[in-house]
Amino acid sequence: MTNDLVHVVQADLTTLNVDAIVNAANPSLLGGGGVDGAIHRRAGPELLAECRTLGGCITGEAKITAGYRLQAKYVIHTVGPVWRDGQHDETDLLASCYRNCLNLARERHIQSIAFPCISTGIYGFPKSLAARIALSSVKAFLRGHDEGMQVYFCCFSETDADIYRHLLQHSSEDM
Ligand code: AR6
Repeated sequence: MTNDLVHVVQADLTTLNVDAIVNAANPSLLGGGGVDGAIHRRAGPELLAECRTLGGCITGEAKITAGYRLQAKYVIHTVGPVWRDGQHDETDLLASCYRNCLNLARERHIQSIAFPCISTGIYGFPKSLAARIALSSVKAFLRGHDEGMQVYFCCFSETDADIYRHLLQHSSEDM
């Protein structure tokens, strides 16, 4: 029952008490605005110092660091696609962000992970489409692995949370 492992919360991602939070970063991995800025502010300068050792990250991939002053033990940094017109692999790249984050989490035996709505802020990805990709990528992963990882979709706004809640309520197990 993958639906039992998927949760929607409306919160500031940086406050969540989960094993790992996901950062919607940029290819430099050296911080920025949005949720990236909030994570670096709360985690402290040690996070930036570790990020400097990683050599950046390409779109669709993910890298992991410690969480430092965050409650979360780990931060998984991924780089979502910038939305252009939907004809530049945006959907596949967004799906691979979710998949690669979950694979890294699995390698580290992470039991709970919280995602922001990757690419839907500064990067301009349409919110409903992004939520559908997020949910279907996560469910496909959970169906293929039986560790029972708890996955949280952390929405900054109630409007975003409603999109996810609606999709979850109306999606079948095999979405
Ligand atoms: N907690 C949860 N969600 C948040 C928070 C927070 N504290 N702050 C923002 N969001 P964005 P992107 C939501 O722009 O579109 C950075 O400069 C926000 O409402 O943070 O992937 C990076 O360095 C939206 O729903 O990320 C990149 O350059 C979601 O997080 C670029 O932005 C993602 O919005 C990445 O753009």
